[in-house]
Order: sequence, then C-alpha cells, then structure tokens
Amino acid sequence: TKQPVRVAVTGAAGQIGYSLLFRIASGDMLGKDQPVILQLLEITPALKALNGVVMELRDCAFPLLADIVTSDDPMVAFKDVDYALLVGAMPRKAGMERGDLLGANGGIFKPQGEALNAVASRDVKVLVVGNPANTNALIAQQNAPDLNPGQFTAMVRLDHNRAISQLAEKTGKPVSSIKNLTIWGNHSSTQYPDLSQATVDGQPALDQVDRDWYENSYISTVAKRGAAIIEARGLSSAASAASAAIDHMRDWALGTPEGEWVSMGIPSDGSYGIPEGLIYGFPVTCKNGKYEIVQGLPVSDFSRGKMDATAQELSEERDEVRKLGLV
Ligand code: NAX
Repeated sequence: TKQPVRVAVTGAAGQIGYSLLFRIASGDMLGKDQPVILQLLEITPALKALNGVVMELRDCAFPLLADIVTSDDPMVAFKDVDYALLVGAMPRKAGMERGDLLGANGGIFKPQGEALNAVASRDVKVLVVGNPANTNALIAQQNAPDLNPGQFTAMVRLDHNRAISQLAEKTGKPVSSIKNLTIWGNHSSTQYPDLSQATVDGQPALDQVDRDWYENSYISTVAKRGAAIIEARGLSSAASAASAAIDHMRDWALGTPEGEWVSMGIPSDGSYGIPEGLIYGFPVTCKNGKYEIVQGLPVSDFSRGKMDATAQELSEERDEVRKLGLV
C-alpha cells in the first residue's frame, strides 16, 4: 500500500470545505488507493466549527483517511504538505473597492505564501480557490521565492465545467461528448469561455450552435453563473466549486486523458501573447504530475480581443497589489 500524502485545506470550516474535505478523504482527488493526511487551516474563531467537521470526517470511517491535523497557524497546517488547496479568503463586502479587496486578501495570501515557502514539501502543488483567485495565487507565488512559480495555480475549472454543461444542454448531447473547450484568463466576468476548438461528438461545436447565441448569450451565461447561483440559492456555489477543485487537482496529479485538455489558471510563460507572470487560464494537458500549455491553437480576431481584455484586467490587479507592496 502507498504511503499517505499530506493535503492542506484552508477555510476548512467554510461552505466549500464542507463538501471538499469529504471528497478528498474518500479518494476522489488522488485515487482510491492513495491514503491522505488532512491538514486543515482556519482562523481562530472558526476552530470550534472546524472541530465539528473533523468529528463528522471521523464518523465517515473513510479507509483512506490516515490522520487529521487542525490549526490556526499556516506554519503548522502547511508542514510538509504535498498539496495545498487555498480556499479561505476575504469576501467582497458592500462598498469595497477592488484595491480594498486585494489588500484584505493580501493579508491572507502573503503570509500563506511565505509559510508554504518555509515548510511545505518542495514539490507542493498549490491551488487557489479563494477569490480573487488568480491574483491571490500571484500574491502567494511571489512570496514563495524558493518554490517554482509553476507550482502555484488558480481555479478556472468551475467555469470550465459550467461551460461544458451549458453547451451540453444547448446541443442536447451528454457532457461526456464535449471536449477541448478553454477558459482563458481571469476567474471573473471578463473570462473568455472559448468554443472555437471545442467538439461535440467529435464535430466542431460552433457548427452545431448559432454564432449569435455563442457570442451574445453563452459567454455571459457562463461568466455570470456564479451570480445566478447566489440569486437562486441565497449562497454562493459550494459543492460545484469543491467538485471543480477535485477535478483540477486530480488531473494535475494523475493526468488528463489522451487527446484532451482542461483549463487551469497558471503563470503565463508568454504563450499566446499573454504577459509573462500573470496567473491566467490556459488550455493544458497534464502528465506525470506536470502540466503543459497546449500550443499552436489558432486565435481569431474575436478570441484575441477577449483574451486581451481579461489579460488587461489581470495586469491591473497586478499593478494594484504591486502598489500595496504585496508582490
Ligand atoms: P465561506 O465563507 O463559507 O468559508 C470561508 C472560510 O475561510 C471561513 O470558514 C473562514 O473562517 C475561512 N478563512 C478566512 N480567512 C482565513 C484565513 N486567513 N486562513 C484560513 N481560513 C480562513 O466561503 P466559501 O463559500 O467556502 O468560499 C471560499 C472562497 O472560494 C471564497 O473566496 C469564494 O469567493 C471562492 N470561490 C471561488 C470559486 C472559483 O471558481 N475560483 C468559486 C466558488 C467560490 O465563490
């Protein structure tokens, strides 16, 4: 049997945590043969609630759950971790400007980056879920100079999965028939869900839907799905966000299927003209625990405009956090 790996989750007593922890512990993320030690970080006032979640985790008697550590100190929670899912973040409050939001989150992601740098496994794989996810990932990455920047990623997989599901509904085809769509850019309303390379049952997706529907309805429906969930449920996406986090980490660790790609927010290497260093959604394939950007895809003028607009937003966020001295 395999040795357990250590998985850190922050914001573990929150909504997403309540779904995510049970999926990790049951083997959905790293495989049904991979024992895990959960290392859970919360703020001090939430430790009591976290303890209740830990009681439930134990009550599931998951065969793969080797141990659970809880702490309000990132230096403890991140000690020797192989995977870190950074979910806890500061939500945008009414009247908050983007600078305020980025500053408040800098207070979380700067020390967490430093702690990962100091105590995590040298091969740690980091996924930032907490919003604004791309720029929070940038802050953590910039404060972990001893780790490879590529070890820091942000989640656009929920957008990717939403994009699959919307296309499946429109075409009346199963989600499993849909391949190779891409979420470019920021996990925000400027994201670009790109169907130009996508296929449904092996046929080009854009031959099967109306161009007007794609440009004027589909893209905004995917980008605004989070708000639609809040409107309907009274709470933000949680189980679907957790499921996307599982998908992101599973594919990164265990690989993507041959001939298919997924979307991950990763530090740009300049591919597709995206400014180097921005944490930007790209099409990637994964193999042996490494991801690679899918190269050489054609980019239409329509795509170019959308890809540049979301890059521009991320550049502005980077300028803000530079001004705040966070990166
Ligand atoms: P909750 O408010 O339910 O839970 C967040 C938890 O984080 C709380 O228990 C809080 O005590 C904890 N926390 C706050 N600061 C912390 C710190 N410094 N260290 C450790 N824990 C800390 O939010 P939830 O619904 O679980 O969402 C978590 C984050 O995910 C939010 O920022 C949310 O905006 C973001 N999302 C990102 C998505 C994505 O696709 N990238 C989609 C879903 C979600 O909206």
